[in-house]
Amino acid sequence: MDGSDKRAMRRLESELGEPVAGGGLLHRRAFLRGGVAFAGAVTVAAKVNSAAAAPTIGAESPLSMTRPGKLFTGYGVPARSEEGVRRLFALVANREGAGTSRTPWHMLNGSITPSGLHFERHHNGVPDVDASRHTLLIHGLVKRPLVFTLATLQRYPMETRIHFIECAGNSGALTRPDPAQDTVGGLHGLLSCSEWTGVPVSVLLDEAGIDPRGKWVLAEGADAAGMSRSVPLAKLQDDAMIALYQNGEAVRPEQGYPMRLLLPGYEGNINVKWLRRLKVTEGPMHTRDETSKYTELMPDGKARQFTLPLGPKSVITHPSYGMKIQGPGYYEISGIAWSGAGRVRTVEVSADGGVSWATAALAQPVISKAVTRFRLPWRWSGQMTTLLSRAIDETGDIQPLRKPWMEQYAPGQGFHYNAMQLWAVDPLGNVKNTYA
Ligand SMILES: Nc1nc2c(c(=O)[nH]1)N[C@H]1C(S)=C(S)[C@@H](COP(=O)(O)O)O[C@H]1N2
Ligand SMILES: [Mo]
Repeated sequence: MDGSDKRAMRRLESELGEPVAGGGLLHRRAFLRGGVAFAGAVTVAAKVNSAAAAPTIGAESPLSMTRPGKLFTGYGVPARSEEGVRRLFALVANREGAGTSRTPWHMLNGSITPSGLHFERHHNGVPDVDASRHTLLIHGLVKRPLVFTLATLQRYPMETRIHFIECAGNSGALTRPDPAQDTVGGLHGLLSCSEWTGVPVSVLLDEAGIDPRGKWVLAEGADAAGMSRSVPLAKLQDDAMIALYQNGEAVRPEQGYPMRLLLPGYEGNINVKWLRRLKVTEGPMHTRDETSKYTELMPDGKARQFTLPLGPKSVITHPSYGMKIQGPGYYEISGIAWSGAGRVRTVEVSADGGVSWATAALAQPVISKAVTRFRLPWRWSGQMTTLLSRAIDETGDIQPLRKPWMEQYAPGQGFHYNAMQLWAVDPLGNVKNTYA
């Protein structure tokens, strides 16, 4: 490097190293351009010094190089030291089979949820469905009622798409008066994102032939809860899928094996698992599952029904509750964003409690109704601060703050919570959930 190169490099370094917003947020490309240095890695010089007693390179070989490795396995599992990465359970007392398990997003990275960590919400356990006997019936206001087996469905043209599923009750703990001190998985883990492969519902409905009076469709599951929901016909004719595969393999029993209804962007509950029938009707059926639950009580005492699409949402996963930041210096703020209305357009991050904001980098490609990973470089000064993020989707809808979100509803209404998650960082680097 000659003198002018060095000067240009220094200029780049100081420009990219310059905060773009309060609290030490740097430009989203600062890390990529090599404008900053990390203190995380031990320098080679330091390593050589500490290993000064070792006479040869060979004596330093890792143990793994000295003997053959293990044999192959028919189905792989994560590394032994990753045993702690597990779904987080919350079971409903005295109701066997009812409850949830959550995806530990704070222990993961990227945007796809491994199938074994997909969150679960069962109303009466996981049924043991015999795939060779299971059938899907399409009936009601149709010209030809049809019955499909798994084998027949596998002969139809399929689609592969990446989509999230989020329970309507996800993040509901944040509607309580005091901020729950829990991990991202514990608070927001009723969300997962998979690659789904299956048959478009529109193809099957076309084959059955819809009676012009048909406007809604009852979807019913083959579990002991007999989960039943009314779906607008237009959604089924749009981007709905009978999902047969999840991340390349058959849908897991917990996710609805051998087939589930996938309604991208709609509240989790209506994505009926172990799907056994679709009945075309004139209007919604007002089933137990869409009247006793999954409605939103408004301040005037009325309840909203069939509010199905989920709003724009984001949460910082790193750093987050339960993590300790290791002293002042450079870090990457990283998190997940999604919207039931389509693509995430922008994610903004604040490191000064919402006074100023910087635009995060989005991991490409950004997929409609899928989880998007966002990242932003940050230089923490070691002072107390509050981190938060907000997602804006392609329709221009902006993730709200908690207060305006709460004011929309009657007290105690906890469905469809999509307000911003604030993380308070103290001078020791501890991260806590906060509302302020
Ligand atoms: N048949 C059936 N479908 C169901 C449920 C159920 O209990 N039975 N739970 C619903 C709820 S409330 C949610 S949030 C999603 C959860 O899907 P998952 O368990 O695959 O994450 O499935 C929905 N579909
Ligand atoms: Mo749910």
